[in-house]
This record gives sequence, structure tokens and C-alpha cells, in this order.
Amino acid sequence: MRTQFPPSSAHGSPSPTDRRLSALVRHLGVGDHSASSMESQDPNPAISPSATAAFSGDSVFANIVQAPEDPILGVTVAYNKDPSPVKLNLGVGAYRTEEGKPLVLNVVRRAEQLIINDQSRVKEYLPITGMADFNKLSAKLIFGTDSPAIQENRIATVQCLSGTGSLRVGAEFLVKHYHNRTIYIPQPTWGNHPKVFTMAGLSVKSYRYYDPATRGLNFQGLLEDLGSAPSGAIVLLHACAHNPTGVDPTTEQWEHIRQLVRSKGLLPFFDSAYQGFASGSLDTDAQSVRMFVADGGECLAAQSYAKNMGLYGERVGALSIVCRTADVATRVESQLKLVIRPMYSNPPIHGASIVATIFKDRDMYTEWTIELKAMADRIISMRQQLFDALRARGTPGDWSHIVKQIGMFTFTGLNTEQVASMTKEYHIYMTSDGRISMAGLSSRTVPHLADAIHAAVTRVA
Ligand code: KET
Repeated sequence: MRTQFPPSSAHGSPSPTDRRLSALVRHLGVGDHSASSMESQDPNPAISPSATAAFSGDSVFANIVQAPEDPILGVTVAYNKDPSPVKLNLGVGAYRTEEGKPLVLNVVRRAEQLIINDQSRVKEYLPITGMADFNKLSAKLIFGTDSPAIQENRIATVQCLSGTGSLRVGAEFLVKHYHNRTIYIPQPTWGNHPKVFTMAGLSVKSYRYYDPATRGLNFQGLLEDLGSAPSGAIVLLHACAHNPTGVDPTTEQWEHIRQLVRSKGLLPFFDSAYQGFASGSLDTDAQSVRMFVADGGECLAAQSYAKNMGLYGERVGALSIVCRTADVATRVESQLKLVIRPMYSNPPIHGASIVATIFKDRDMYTEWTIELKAMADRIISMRQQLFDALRARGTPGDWSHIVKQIGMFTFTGLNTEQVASMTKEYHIYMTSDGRISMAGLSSRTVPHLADAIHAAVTRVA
């Protein structure tokens, strides 16, 4: 028998001081060195709290190598360390106001007030699948209010930790329950995609997407690569506002892709992180996904509210799996719960409550669409301003792609050395692939960026 901690006080129950002391003793791993100590009694000494590290004076983690910073989030780390007053962070895709400040949407503030004032709200755990209302409304947002798949209950939707968490849960589900474990991702794509899918256990291959020569879609390459992918393979598609290129297929090209995907029996997995940010319209930006659902076939979709509702740090998102029948969707959902429970048990309440509150109130929903459109429009106006500023400087090259590309980013075509020189000399921070977040730019900072690009293009090969 192990010694009982805390030892009983004279009155039978331990005093608060006893409790604190014994907690400290447990924490420090000292005390109880009697015959009944853990060391001598533990049935599994291999996992007992041995003191090897402490006694040898070296860390058990001594051989760990320093990991590199994340290629996107690491840009913010470097930016934060720079004392320059003119520094500009165009790395991470996060919206800034004309004043360069993070924006909390007015409608989000309103919803939060309502939530805080509602005394009936408690902090109980949500179900493993999250908030039911939130899930239903999220499915409507991406698939459309009149989607037959929703009416026929053929979609399993679960609340997840923003877009990334939704992708990860979807990938883990596929590894466990889908017969093909290869996912094709566009080249290039969001830097975290290959990591999320590899960590989940999928094998990652790429398909051609972007043509640097035209700064547009390599449609032929895309069709060839997906055309030669093995039947059943998973295909990751950016629903809109492709990151990092800002290049999306046209509606006709999407239709072509849909036919190819369906004829080959590939499984589409949509990443929808920018619904509303590409065109300013939530419906227009969901067209690609809706085309694939309209044909009755199956697909997955990961949604994020980070950008379109500005809920970045609240980590609000959803994974939907569209199935052939309601019966399959029910079983899929039951298995999604088994993926989620050991991962993070259940998702957080606050962000999903904000989204659900806004969606349920017609007036608030309208306010959201107006605020969203204003963000999208500001980004579009930044594109024009940057383009005009480069033209005014006579910067060599054709910069029309700045106004042609859509979404949060411009894929400038600047190379790693040029980016490095812009950071060194102008304190402009961006990812080394030449991507700039247009959402981080303002009328005030456009001239500085244009000067930096001009210098980089004319001085650095
Ligand atoms: N998908 C895409 C295509 C994407 O660009 C992001 C974020 C996400 C998913 C995930 O977002 P979440 O915050 O998990 O909902 N992209 C920006 C931020 C980041 O890298 O984390 C970015 O590219 O800057």
C-alpha cells in the first residue's frame, strides 16, 4: 500500500495547510522515502518518476536541436523584434485597418455584449461535435441555405479549432476510414498544408497549379496531374482566394475540374479559409464547393471564421463531410467523435457563440456582410494603389497581376534575395516566397512598400 497523502489530521480531514504542503511534496517528488515509497512499490518502475536527469545533472532533452521558426508565423516574431518605427508586417494573413491596427468587427462586439449580458449562458462543456446551431448554420453558409444535401441530412458537420483544426480532424478521419491515403495538394499552397496532412498520416503529393511565367493558373498542368492521379486519391482544393497565389480557376475551369475529379473517383477536400474575402460576396466565394455538392457526390470542407469574421484567436471553424445518404452521414459523425475526443475532447464555446448569435439575427447577419465587404473592398483598393505606385515609379516589369489576383495576398514574383533586401533595408516583413498580405497594407504605407519593391527589383538580381 502507498502512503496516503495528505496524512489525516487529528480531526480526520486534512487542514488546508496540510493539503498545500502535501501538494508541494508531491510536486517536488520528495518526502515519503519509507518502505512504502513509490520507487519500491510501483508495479511499473519503467514509468515511475525516476530522477535520472536531475541526478546526472543533464537534461533528458539535452540532444534536442533548435527548431526553425514557422515560415509564416515566424515573420511576425522577427517583425516584433525590429525596433524600427517604419517597420511593416505583410507576412501573416491578418486584416489591418487603414491605421494599421487589428480590427474587431462591430457586429462581433455587439454579439459579445449580448452573450456577456445573457445570464442564462453557462460554461459547461460543449458536446464533442461542438455547438449544434453553429454547425447547422456553418453548413448553410458554405453549402447554401437551399442545399439539397442539407435538406436530406447528408452532411456531418463538426465544430473544430478554426481552419487548421478542421483540416486536421478531416485528415485524421480519412487516415482511419478512407481506403486511399494519398492527398494531392496544389503547387504552391499554404505552407501548413503538407505538415497538417503528413502529421495526420496521409502521404502528400502535389499537382501543378501556378505558372510563374503567366502569373496565372497552369490549367493544363493541373488537368494532367489530376488526370494521372490514382483513382480514389484525395485532392485538396482551395475553395476561393488561393493562398499564396491569389489565382483561382474560372467557373468554366472549375466545371472542368469537377468533371475530371468525379470521372476519376477522386475525393475533393475543400479548404475554405477566405469565404467572402475573394469577391466580397459569401455566395460567390462558395460557388466552387456548391458545384461539387450539386452533383450529388461526396466531399469534405474545412471552414474558418478567422478571416471573414476576424475571429483569428478565437479558433472557430467547422469540418463538414458531405455523404451520399443520411445514414452514412450519421455513422461518419459518430466516427468523427472518436477522432476528436482523444485529441482535444470538445471545442471552445465563445467563438462559436459569436458566430451563432450573428447568424441567428437577420440584422446582425446583414451588418456582418457589410463589414466583410468593406474589408474585401479595402484590400481591392490597396491592390490598385500599389499597382499605381509602382507604375508611377516606372518599376521594371508587368505588375498587372497585383490587380488581377484576388483574396488577401499578392504573389509578387519577388525572389528570396529581393525579399531579404526589402526586410533589411526597408523593414518590410513578408514570407520569403514573395507573398505579401494586402490586408496589412494601408494608403499611408503603400509608398514605402512601392519604394522597397522598386529598389529590390532594380538593385537585386
Ligand atoms: N487554410 C488556408 C488556405 C490558410 O491560408 C489558413 C491561414 C488556414 C487554412 C488556417 O487558418 P486558421 O487560422 O486555422 O483558421 N493562413 C494564414 C495564417 C496562418 O498561416 O496561420 C496565412 O497564410 O498567413
